[in-house]
Amino acid sequence: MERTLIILKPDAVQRRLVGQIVSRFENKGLKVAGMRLMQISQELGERHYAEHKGKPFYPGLLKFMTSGPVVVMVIEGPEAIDICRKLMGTTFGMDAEPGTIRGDFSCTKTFNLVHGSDSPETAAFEIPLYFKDEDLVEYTLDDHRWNADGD
Ligand code: 3AN
Repeated sequence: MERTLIILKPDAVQRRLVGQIVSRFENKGLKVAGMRLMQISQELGERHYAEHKGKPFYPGLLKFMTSGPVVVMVIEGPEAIDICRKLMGTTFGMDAEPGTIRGDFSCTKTFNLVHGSDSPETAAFEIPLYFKDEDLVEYTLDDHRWNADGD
C-alpha cells in the first residue's frame, strides 16, 4: 500500500476542475486518505520546491503555486504513486497524452493542473508538509475487493 501527495494547483481550482480531477483518481479505484482546500504560503512553497531553487522556472512556479487556493490530497492504494503519475500525464500539458488529466485539460508548461509525488522518498517528504498524521483517515471502502488483487 502506498500513499502519495496530490495537489490540485491554483489553475484547477480557478477553472472549476476540482471535481473532474478528483473523479479521475476515484474512478481508478484509489482511495482519498486526506483532503483540504488551502493556500500555500511563500515559506511552504519554498520548502516544497527547494530542489528546483535556482532553475529558470522556479520564481514563476512559486508565484503560481502561492497565487490562489489549492486542494491538497493524500491518495492511497497499491502502487498509488506510479498510478497517479500515469493518470496525471507527463509534466507539460502540450506533451501529455490525451486521456490523462494534463493531456485532457492543459496545454502549457506552467499551468499543468496537478502535482503528484514522484517516488516513495518524495511522498515521505511531501505528505508531512501538508498533513499531520491525525488528518489522514484510515478506513475501508466497500468495493475494496474489486480494486486490489487478492493475496
Ligand atoms: P512533475 O510535476 O511532473 O514531477 P517536475 O518535478 O519536474 O515535474 O517539476 C515540478 C513543477 O515545476 C512542474 N509540475 C511544473 O509545474 C514546473 N516546471 C517544471 N519545468 C518547467 C518549465 N520548464 N517551465 C515551467 N514550469 C516548469
